[in-house]
This record gives sequence, C-alpha cells and structure tokens, in this order.
Amino acid sequence: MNYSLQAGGKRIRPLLLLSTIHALGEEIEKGIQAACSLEMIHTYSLIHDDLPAMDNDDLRRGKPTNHKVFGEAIAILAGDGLLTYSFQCLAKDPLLTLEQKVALLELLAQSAGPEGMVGGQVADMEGENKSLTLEELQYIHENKTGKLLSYSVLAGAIIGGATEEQQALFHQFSQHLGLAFQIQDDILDIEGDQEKIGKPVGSDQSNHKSTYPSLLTLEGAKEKLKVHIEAAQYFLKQTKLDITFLNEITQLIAQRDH
Ligand code: GRG
Repeated sequence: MNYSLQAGGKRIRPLLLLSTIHALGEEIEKGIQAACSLEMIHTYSLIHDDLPAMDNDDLRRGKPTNHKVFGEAIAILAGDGLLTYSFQCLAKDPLLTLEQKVALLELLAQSAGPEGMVGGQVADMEGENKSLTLEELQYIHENKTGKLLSYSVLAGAIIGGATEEQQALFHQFSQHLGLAFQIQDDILDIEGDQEKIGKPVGSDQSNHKSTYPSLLTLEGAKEKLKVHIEAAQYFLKQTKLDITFLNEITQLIAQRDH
C-alpha cells in the first residue's frame, strides 16, 4: 500500500479538494484526512488497472507496477486494502461533523463504485476493440475518471460549507474539468506514442482504441479541450470566491505533459 501511495503522482485530486476548501475560506486542515482517503481510492484504482487481467502495465508513476514488485496476489490485496482503509480514514476523521462524514462517505461510494469509476471501467473494457460514438466515449470518461474528479471538488465544497448554489457551480466546473483532463490524457497518449516511435503525430492507425483524437482528429480534440477548459473557468468565476488555486490547477490540467 505504501509503495504505490508513495511512488509519486501529481496529487491532482487532493489538491482540488483542498483548493475548494480554501476558496470557501475554510481551514484546509479540515480536508487533509479526506484528501488522503481520496488519494488512496485513486491509487487502488491504478494498482488494479495495471494488473495483467486489466491493462497489464509494467510501469506506473515511473516505477515498476505493484504486481511487478510484490506479485499479483499482494497487488490485488494492496488495492483492496487501500479501498477499505480509505473509508475507515474518512469515517474516523475527528475534524468533520457526522453530517459531513455521512455525506462524504455516500458521495465517495457513489463516485468510486458501480455508479462511477468501477462502472466506467467496465464500460471501457466492454468497449475495447469496438468503434465507439462520441457519446459512448464521453459516458466512459464521465464515469471512469470524471466522477472521482468531481468528488474531489464536491468533497471540498461539503467540507468548506458551500451553499447549494455554490455546490451546483462547483459541480459544473468539475464536470468540465474532468472531461478536459481525459481529453488531455488522450492527446498526451498519442503525442507521447508518436514521439516514442518517431512517426509524425496523427499518422499511426494501428491502435483501434476509440479516443478523442481518433474520433475528432488531434486538432478537433485540442479544440474540445479548449471548450471544456473555458467552460470550467466560466463556472468557477460564477462562484465569486477566491478561485486563485482552482484556476491554477485548471491551467495545469490543460497544459500538463504527463
Ligand atoms: C480498476 C476499478 C478500477 C478502475 C480503474 C482510473 C482508472 C479506473 C484507471 C486508470 C487508467 C488511466 C491511465 C486512465 C487515464 C486517466 C487517469 C485516471 C490517469 C491517471 O491519473 P493521474 O494522471 O495519475 O492523476 P497520477 O499518477 O498523477 O496520480
């Protein structure tokens, strides 16, 4: 569990959670346990996603994947352990009220489970080697990566005491941010692949996985990324809060190179 948690990573989800609390003028210390619990769920998903039965990856965060170091059985259990320990950490947080904890526990289960990340992963696997429509691709991403990114912001909003109106704006912001994150991931995937094999960007037709660039062309995907980043910034501004850090994370997501 420690090996994968401490293997690095951008910590985008914890940063979103803490920055939302900050935007609402609340102490960020109140969100530390929730931020750790969130990163545990994310790390579990990466460990399981890297397993031979799923993506079968050898490297993650620049290091050998969990199962490469500890074997498959321990990697499965490390993921299971992080998933359950995440809920334990949230439930025993001494700084949150009972109402906040119940709201967070329910939202986290909804975002990470069959109605969120797990459901999205299943749809992704079932869609492998099929030509997907843009709507089907968006459904996969909204669930597989989007719901947990949305949770990051909404958890911060719950801890920071956001009004219903502010929560609705944060929700809109996080949905656009999640799609932007995924589109940039797809763009990085093909630009990175092309750099590795030394071919011009966009020339490789051998990979049949449906992605934003494969459905929209690379230029079209970049245009879509811009639309979602601008929409995210629009909803953020509507909150009329101190959005300095959230704006910076939005920029980082739009411009990230890994
Ligand atoms: C196994 C139930 C289960 C779910 C797996 C999130 C996920 C679902 C799989 C990850 C596969 C993947 C690489 C998706 C692309 C977008 C993504 C989530 C990238 C990894 O997140 P980052 O970039 O990673 O925030 P770091 O390492 O920076 O934390």
